[in-house]
Amino acid sequence: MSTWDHGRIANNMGYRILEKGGSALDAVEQGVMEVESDPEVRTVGIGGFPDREGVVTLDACIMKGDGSCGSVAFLQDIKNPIAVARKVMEQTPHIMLVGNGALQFALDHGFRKEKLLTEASRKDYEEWLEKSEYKPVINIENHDTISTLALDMNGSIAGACTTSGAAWKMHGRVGDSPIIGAGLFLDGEVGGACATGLGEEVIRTAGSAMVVEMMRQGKTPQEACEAIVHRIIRKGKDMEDIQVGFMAMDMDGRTGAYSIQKGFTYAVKSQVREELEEARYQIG
Ligand code: SD4
Repeated sequence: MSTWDHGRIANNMGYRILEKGGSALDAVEQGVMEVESDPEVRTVGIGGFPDREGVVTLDACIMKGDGSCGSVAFLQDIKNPIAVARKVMEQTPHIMLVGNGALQFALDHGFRKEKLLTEASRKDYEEWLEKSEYKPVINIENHDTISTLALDMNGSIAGACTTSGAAWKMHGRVGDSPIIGAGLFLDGEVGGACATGLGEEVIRTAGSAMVVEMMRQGKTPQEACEAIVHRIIRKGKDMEDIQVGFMAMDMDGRTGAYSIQKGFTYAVKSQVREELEEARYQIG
């Protein structure tokens, strides 16, 4: 399962891998890479909205049910941060690399530097500069992180999360998406969860880790997603203008999703189901 309408692109690629007996890890990585590489998707990978200085900076993380994980944040000039995150997981003793260190690591591992600010993103940035107001438009400028959760034929689960982050963020700002436990969390005893929307609210509540923990305590994926969104609303201020959504899957493949605002969609694909669904929501 994958977040938002472009989740179908990730699912199609990931499912091709799963049906041949491939791993959940390969499925989520290859799935989200399709979206990262698409310049038309304006909040992930190449073509993403830049920050206030006009720089595209990318955040991504990847995790397996056994607790292995890797992450990159504030990465520039590399189109597929998820693949770098996987290399951090597999080839370093660390979990997270950021900024220049992450870039250097990527270059050392054969990734190519590319210009991520497309003509369309540059134009939007120049328009934004006229007013320079930091008020991301709900479901437009603060969404579209792609997160994918997959279960493979061996019963292993994996997840990936990748984004250019909130549009017009401060230079150096890192959101929830590369933070294990916030934007993404999995535990092979329970299942996985991921988040989309305003990352600050997700970090504050350790969102995805909480969803998995609530599933461990007996909630269904749907109930757990609802509970964390209700908690964010209860603790937050001015939720009218904020979108946060969660998506979760347990080890039986049961799914759930919930968001603060109307408009959060997610795509599901399995042997018996292929759907784009609108998540239930609190305000709308
Ligand atoms: C962030 N969660 O950086 C991301 C934004 C996003 O779908 O695009 N969410 O806060």
